Parts: sequence; structure tokens; C-alpha cells
Amino acid sequence: MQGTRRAVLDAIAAGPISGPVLARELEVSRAAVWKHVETLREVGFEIGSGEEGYVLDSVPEYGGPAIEFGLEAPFEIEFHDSLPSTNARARDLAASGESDVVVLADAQTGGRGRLDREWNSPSGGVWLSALVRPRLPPAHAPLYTLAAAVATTRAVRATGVDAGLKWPNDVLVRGRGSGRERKLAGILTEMRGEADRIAWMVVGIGLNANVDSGDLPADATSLREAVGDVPRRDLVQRILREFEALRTDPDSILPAWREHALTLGRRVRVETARGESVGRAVDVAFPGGLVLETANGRTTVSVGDCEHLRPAAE
Ligand code: BT5
Repeated sequence: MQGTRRAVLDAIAAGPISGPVLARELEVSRAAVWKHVETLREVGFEIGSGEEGYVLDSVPEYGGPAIEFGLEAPFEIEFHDSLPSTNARARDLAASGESDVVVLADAQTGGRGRLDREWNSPSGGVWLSALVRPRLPPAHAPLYTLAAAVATTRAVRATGVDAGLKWPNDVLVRGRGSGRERKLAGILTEMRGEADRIAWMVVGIGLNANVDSGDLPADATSLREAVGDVPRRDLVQRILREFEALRTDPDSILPAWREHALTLGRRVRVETARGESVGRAVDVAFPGGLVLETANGRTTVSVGDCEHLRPAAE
């Protein structure tokens, strides 16, 4: 949101405040204040004007300005009703030099998972991509995938859903009783690295929020299915706040991941480009590899598709 407009909104939210006082405080003309108020109303903020001045009556349910308002993370939000892929859009923004922008869409028509797999993205989900430029060597990029998965898990758990992490990039909802775990969210990280430093990184998060599970693959689930529809503005703000807290304190990422891990302690099969490894997952190691105890000893896999072979209880 444009700087003065944001200041107008913050002042009204803390109000009531009159137009002339607002103009004086922000050192702009009264006409400028009025114009910003009109623009805010157009994007859905209900601003009343009583005797004591402007008051904020309500905030729009979703969308860029709604999420930027009260967001405790330094991201600009670019919202679209529909896009082919928020990751693709964020890559374009990277190419034009932008940073710290979050692209958010209500629906995607060409959402992608890893290895160019299709990602179902019906209207009502949270499809977002954060464009960041961390001062890290390219080899440390997996940390950000884990951080995004932790941030998503924390935000989801705050809605009352018993979610946990499957290495490397999935958020699962635990099955009730002997029920299977089902995928609620996935992360797709893309980047361009220079020799010793990441140039840009796009961290894509796909979270099945207010969508019917019938519109998703068979082994997927949604928040709607688990707890009913949730306010997506709160959800996105929470994800971004948690992501920000983790990226500014990188040492906290692996411990936070372990805390919510469903993979650790389980027998797993990991398929990598070089073949498959089967063993017991015992830890996650910097910058994000999975440590396995296999028949041939300990090994660490850094990328791959992981399958949980038995329920945790066994
Ligand atoms: C992922 O890939 O889990 C990463 C998904 C990232 C999606 C976000 S949405 C915002 C941003 N923009 C994009 O275009 N992408 C990112 P992977 O681990 O490869 O899992 C893909 C597999 O999950 C597919 O092959 C399906 O089997 C399954 N799948 C597809 N859509 C799903 C959904 N909505 N929920 C759960 N599983 C799904």
C-alpha cells in the first residue's frame, strides 16, 4: 500500500480523527486525505465519518490492502483473483528487481508442485509466493523451505487443526484413529543463485483452506474439511508473521521443524534422482537434509520424495 495511504489508514484505525487533524499530522492537504479515504473505501474498508471525525468500522475480509493492514512482517502484498501461478508471477517480479513482495491469488489456473507436477488451486485456497533475497549461499536454500512449512503449520495449528510436517515440504493433517495422514499444504521453493550468494528466492505456499476436498486429489484434505471455513486474512497474516520470525532467526528453524515433525521416528522411503533409500528417519540436519538409519548405516538425503511407511504408533 502506498505510504501516505497506509498512514491515513493507521491513524483512522487509532481514531476517531478529523480530516483537518489528519492532514496536519501527515503534512498533506485535506483534499489528499479525502482522496485516500475514498480509495480505502473503494477497496472495501468501511470508514464512517461522525462528529469526531473518521472511524474505521470494518476491514475487508481478504485481498492485498486487508492483509497489509496490521501485518507484522515487511511484505508488500500483490493480490489477484486468479493467476496461472503465483510462483511464476513472483519470478517475473524477481526479474524486474523487486523484493519482499508476496504474490497472493484466490485461485490459480496453472499451479505447480515440484518437478512441474500439477497443483490443484481452486478458489478459496491460500496460494502465495514470497519473493525474498536472503544473504545466504545457495546451498542453504532448503532452510527456507523448512521455515515456510513450519510457518504454515503454526498458522494452521492456531485454527485448531492437528497438523504436522512431512519432510521436506508437506504439511499433513494427522489421521484420526487409524486414518491416513492427508496433505493439507505443500511448499515449492525456486531460486536463482550466483556463485556464493542467492540472487532471489521465491517461496511458494499452497494451503487448501476454504476449498472442498472433492476438488483436490484423493490423498489431500482442506481446512474446510477439518474445521470448516477460516478467515483467510488472519491465516495469511499469521503465516507471514511466523515466516518472518523464522527467517530473522535462522537458528530457530531446525528446532521448530523438529517440534512439529511427523517424519522423525518413522520408517520412510525416500526417492532421489540417484535411487531410493529406506530407513528410519532420525533427524533433520543443517541446512535441511533428512538423516536416515538404514541397513547400511547412517545417511543423509538432501532432496527427494519421502513416503511414510508405517504409522508413528508402531
Ligand atoms: C508441492 O509439490 O507440494 C508444492 C506445492 C506448491 C504449491 C504452491 S501454490 C502457490 C505457488 N504457486 C505455484 O504454482 N505453486 C506454489 P509436490 O511435493 O511435488 O506435490 C505435488 C503433488 O501433490 C501432486 O502431484 C499431487 O499428487 C498432489 N496435489 C496436487 N494438488 C494438491 C493440493 N491442492 N493439495 C494436496 N495435494 C495436491
